[in-house]
Amino acid sequence: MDLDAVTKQSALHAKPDGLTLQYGTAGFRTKAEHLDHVMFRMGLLAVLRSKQTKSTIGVMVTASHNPEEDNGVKLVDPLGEMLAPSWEDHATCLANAEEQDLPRVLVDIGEKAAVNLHQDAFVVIGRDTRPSSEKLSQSVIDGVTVLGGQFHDYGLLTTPQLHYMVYCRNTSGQYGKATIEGYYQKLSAAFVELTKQASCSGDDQRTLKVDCANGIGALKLREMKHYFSQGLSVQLFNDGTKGKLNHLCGADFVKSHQKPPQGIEMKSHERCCSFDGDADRIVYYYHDADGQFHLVDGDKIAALISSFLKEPLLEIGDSLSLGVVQTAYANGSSTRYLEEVMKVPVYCTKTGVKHLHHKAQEFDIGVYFEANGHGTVLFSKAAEMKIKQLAKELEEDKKRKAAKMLENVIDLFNQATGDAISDMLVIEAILALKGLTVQQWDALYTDLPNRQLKVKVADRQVISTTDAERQAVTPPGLQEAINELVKKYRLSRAFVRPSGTEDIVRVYAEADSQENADSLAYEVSLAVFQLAGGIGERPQPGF
Ligand code: NG1
Ligand code: ZN
Repeated sequence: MDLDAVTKQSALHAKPDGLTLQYGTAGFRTKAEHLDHVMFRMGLLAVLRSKQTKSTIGVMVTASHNPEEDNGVKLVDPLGEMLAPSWEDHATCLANAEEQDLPRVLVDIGEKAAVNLHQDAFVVIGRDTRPSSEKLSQSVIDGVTVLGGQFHDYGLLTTPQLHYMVYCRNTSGQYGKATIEGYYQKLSAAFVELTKQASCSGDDQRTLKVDCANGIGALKLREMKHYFSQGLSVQLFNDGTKGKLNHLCGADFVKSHQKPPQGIEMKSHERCCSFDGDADRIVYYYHDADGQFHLVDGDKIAALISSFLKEPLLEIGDSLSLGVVQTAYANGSSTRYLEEVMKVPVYCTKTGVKHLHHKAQEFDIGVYFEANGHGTVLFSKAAEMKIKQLAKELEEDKKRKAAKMLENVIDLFNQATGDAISDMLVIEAILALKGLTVQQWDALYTDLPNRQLKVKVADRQVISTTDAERQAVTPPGLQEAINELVKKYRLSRAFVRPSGTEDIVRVYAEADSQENADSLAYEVSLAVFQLAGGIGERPQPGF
């Protein structure tokens, strides 16, 4: 390592004194103007990680669903996964080192992680459409270059597309071609193949309105839609030509406000969906005949997909294990439906896709979705090989068809991470194959009314949790208070946890009516405010 060169370059990306940041649920995230040094340093770190793993590493510049003024960065590990936890600690140390300590911290990480510094390094970079992203990705490149790493800058990409590129490059092209056309072709071919078997349905059934959150999803979907236009026609809204990124639109807005985004015209029963700012989340929704809004969230996506998969799996007669992974935010009705009606095992992990992804890898087929619409389906290598073999060998027509269908599903899901575009195509294929309308899909089960709130506290780390975040361990008395409040309502549940992406505590409550879910959420917020050092205005009832 040329530490003198690092010191010199770093001075051009100097860290503001006293600023400390954490590698959170999805990397570093904060106001864009505070991130230049972090970007440069993540360029450095990506080189070390690449040398250590002898693989291509990805760096994505995005703050997903956060406001346009924010930005963020996350590293993508060799098989498209999130950065390994021990390296998250290295990332935090490196990002927070004072200027003069930077060389020492770098050497330290190199030693601790046993990095062979003579190894070559290769880093791929992607960015979202935020005004700050271009300059920040240049800072990443400066970091990569000063440590002698090679790089390829893909420019504008959705987050899942960057994961895909990393995965392709580290499997010598076996997974797909590491180009944007490679991505479009792989997914579209699987979609067209899968939907061939769908009986022809009317044009309205094949039209989907997509709210792109004024983000990167619009650009990429516009390029891609020609590849699958025979099977599906998408109409883009909030495509970034007018509105602001994630402002009053996008998957996070729709999910948390439980109302339609601005900028989309919805007629009753029309199928609509929203992406988030970097296109790794998707939620569906529609208006019924009375003009009432219905949200079809990540939990229902998991329910649709797992019930769809059960049939062909049964047909091929091979006992591949299927499991669903959720977080504490999954609606209680969805868990009950999956366990009791679908009879599939359900597991709960901590928030953040890296936890879900990890758990899902324990099954032959692991379906994982966060309620907010971030998720995918993972097929183990063994399951994939088995299915591909059966698709070739099986004599009986019906069985071979089932195996072929599963083969297409494997190709259609982005195996590296949750991907709004890939999920959208899978969902559209399933609806077409099953001849289901969005209302019929929604009717699989009825969501329990729920409410999510945020509480500001002086230090959110005073709250620690256990049992996949469903129980608060500290501060003392908080869990007892929540238990007492929950007892007051029917079919109720509530939990609190510090956010990993915002400086707030999140409160979740569900109950038998919206009114009760709202009161419970309010009362729990008040308990958090009182027992966990609330600051600013006290939580108020009513929404
Ligand atoms: P935090 O801020 O830790 O709750 C949020 C989402 C996560 C995940 C991350 C990363 C909720 C309740 N939380 O995390 O599910 O998507 O952002 O984007 O939706
Ligand atoms: Zn996102």
